[in-house]
Amino acid sequence: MVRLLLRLSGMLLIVFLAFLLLVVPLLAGADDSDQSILKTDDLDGDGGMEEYYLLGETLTVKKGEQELWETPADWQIQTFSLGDVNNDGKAELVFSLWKKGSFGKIRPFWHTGKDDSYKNHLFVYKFEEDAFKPVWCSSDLDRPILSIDILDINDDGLNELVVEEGQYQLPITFRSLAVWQWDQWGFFNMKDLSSAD
Ligand SMILES: [Ca+2]
Ligand SMILES: [Ca+2]
Ligand SMILES: [Ca+2]
Repeated sequence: MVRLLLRLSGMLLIVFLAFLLLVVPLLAGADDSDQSILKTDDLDGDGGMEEYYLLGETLTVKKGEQELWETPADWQIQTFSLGDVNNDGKAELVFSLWKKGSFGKIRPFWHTGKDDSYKNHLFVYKFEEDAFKPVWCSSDLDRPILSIDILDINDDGLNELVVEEGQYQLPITFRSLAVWQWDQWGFFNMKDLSSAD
């Protein structure tokens, strides 16, 4: 009887250990996959799809096994989207990122103060001739961008950029939607435009 109980408790222990070994990593893995975002598109128009991964705070672009591009280590990518945001017929990579300093290497000479603010930015990149190139890069945004959608929200045949904005102070208690449209040289805020009328 005692031997049977010992054997049963031993089996229970094995089942419990198997649970820990098998199920806990699965649960942890589920958390990881929630944090990674995958999108596919053919930005350079070569007929082959690229894969865009946001894992942690790094955005990686791959084509098959080949890695095409990775965002610099000192950028923390918040979110990204793919779409024709400037309505030129080709899709772009649009992303919100956190980084120190507003100007980077091209800081204007008249700006002599400290440039160490850690703020949110919106960058638009295109992919052509095997390289990712900036189309438009914002300086420090007034409010951080938490999500990005590229769609024709007013049915005029042109895409708009619909962003969810938060605030720099934590915890984030304020969120609002903003609609931006590409003009020849950059974005203008359609919401501001309508309220000025
Ligand atoms: Ca391609
Ligand atoms: Ca475009
Ligand atoms: Ca539109």
